[in-house]
Parts: sequence; C-alpha cells; structure tokens
Amino acid sequence: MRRLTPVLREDGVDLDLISLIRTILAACKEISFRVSQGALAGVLGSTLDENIQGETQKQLDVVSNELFKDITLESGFCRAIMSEEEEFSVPGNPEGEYLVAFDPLDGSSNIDINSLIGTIFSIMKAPVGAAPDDQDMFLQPGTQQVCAGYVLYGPSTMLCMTTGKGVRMFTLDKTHGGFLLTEDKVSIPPATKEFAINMSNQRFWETPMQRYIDDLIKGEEGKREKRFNMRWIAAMVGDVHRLLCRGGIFMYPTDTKNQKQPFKLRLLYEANPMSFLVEQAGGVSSTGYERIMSMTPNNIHQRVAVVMGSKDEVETCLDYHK
Ligand code: AFP
Repeated sequence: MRRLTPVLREDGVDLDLISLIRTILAACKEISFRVSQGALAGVLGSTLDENIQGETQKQLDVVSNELFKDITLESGFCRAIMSEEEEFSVPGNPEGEYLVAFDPLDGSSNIDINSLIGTIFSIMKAPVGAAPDDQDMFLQPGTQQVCAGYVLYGPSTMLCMTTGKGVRMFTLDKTHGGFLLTEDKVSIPPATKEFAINMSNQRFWETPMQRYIDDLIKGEEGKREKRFNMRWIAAMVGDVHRLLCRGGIFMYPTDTKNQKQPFKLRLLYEANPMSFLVEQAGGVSSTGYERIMSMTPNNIHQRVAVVMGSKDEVETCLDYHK
C-alpha cells in the first residue's frame, strides 16, 4: 500500500479524492462488462447464501462486491470500506483519507430478467486518528458525504455523481472506455405528475401515506385535481435516475409488513447517497418526518423510510405527515 498525503490542486480539489473516484469507476466498468455478458459470463442465478440483510444473494451481487472491494482497497485511498454484502466494515490503509460505503448491485431481483440495476456509492472523510477496524467511523450523517453517486447498468452505462457542487451525468463510451460528460447540470423540476411506490404494500403503510396516495390516485376528480402516472422499477437506482432526469416522487415508506423491519432501504449506501444527489439537483429528501441527510446513523446497516424527488410534490407529501 502506498503512503498517502492529501494533495490539493490550486483550486482546492483533493487529488486523492479524484483518484479514488477514478478507482471506483474502474471497478464499475468491470462490473458493467460482467453485467453486459449476462448468461455468457455464467454469473446469473442465486448463490446458496443469504447476505447480512437476510436476502438471497445473486451470483452477480457477490462478483460485483468482490470486484468493488478488491479494487478500492487495493488503491490505498480508503481507511475502510463497507458494503451491503458485508456484515462488518473492511479495514483498508491506516493512512487512507476516505471511507467508502456502497451497494455493489442495487436491484438484485432485476438481474435475471435483464432489467435495470446499478452500483451506488458514498464517500466520506475518515476521522483523524481513527483505526481502520473502527466501524463507528461510518456513523456520520449524510451531510458529511464528500461525494456520492451511482453507475446505472442500463441500455447505456451511466454515471451520475455529485461532490456537492451540483449533479452531473456521464455516459460510458464503450469504444474507448471513458465516461463522457452528457449532462452538465442536472435539475429536478419542482412539480411532477409521476410517482413511484410499491403499491402492493398499500395496506401496510401509515395513515398519512395511505391518504396521500389515495389523493394521487383520485386524479382530476380528487383534491389534487390532476392525473398522476405511476412507475416502479424495483431498483432504487433506476427509479431515482428517472426522477433526476424528468422529475417525480419516489417513496419507500414505513410499513408493517414485517414488524421487525419497518423500513426497507439502507441509510448509508442507498438513502444517503441518493439524498445527496437529489438535494444537489434541487429536490427534497426526507423520511416523511425528518431530512435523511441530517440523521446520525446508529448502525452501519441501518434502514430508513424514504420520500424523495421533486420539491413541491415531496413537500405536499410531507404536509400529510405533519
Ligand atoms: P437489493 O438491494 O436487494 O437489490 O434491493 C433493491 C431495493 O432495496 C431497492 O433498490 C428497491 O427500491 C426495492 O428494493 C424494491 O423493493 P420491492 O421488492 O418492494 O419492489
């Protein structure tokens, strides 16, 4: 592992952070290649194991996790990393400046049907003097993220990223292997007529969410006086990509389907990075009751309720929760 001292460019940009982001993109390009090979790479289907979340692991989940983990740790820029697929954080270089939390392959149920999936990542600074095996380093609010993004493996492979100065999208040019800037200033329209929620859970939601969705479904005949459309990709990365492109509201609210687990989405490597992107693009992100990025996590695999997207629509939804 190489010795790291932060090197700042004249404009204050940390060159180590740029190198770390490049490393992450190298891992994602490799995952993109495996994903595009599908059955030819022999990585479809499930393993015999469950991950720490108690969910069946797909072979591609495991392959992507190993690739992402090995490449980021090998770079030497990370004090530690943590992943949806790992029970504990994994120590890295004691002199590494950064922490990376990631979901190597979000939307696992889409793998075998050749539908949208992606890698989500969040980068934070490692606290000064903290040991690489100190897992509590990761328990920082989302406001401490220095970079967040995702790589979407769709008809084209796209990177969407923020370092806190707006959101940019890039498209992977497979002819020369680079991510080319294709959207310089992503901006979510404040109003929308599109919502995304798993309607099959309706009877398990809290009353405010039931009432809000009822009013959307009533369309022009209800108090909202306009017709709404619904979309559900079953991969947060795909649903959030859509709202970053054309607006919308995405929700995975509290439910009583499983009494032991009232929330579905993970704070550190799903909700926080997506909230950073959404807020940087002019949207709003909340649990329904509080700003997601202000929450101090109490464990590395903590789950939260999520309501995010177009500002006016999310605020309307939050009014139902007051
Ligand atoms: P994985 O992280 O296991 O791939 O799950 C994906 C996800 O957490 C999120 O990306 C989706 O929005 C959500 O699950 C879909 O959940 P449903 O099973 O309720 O459609």
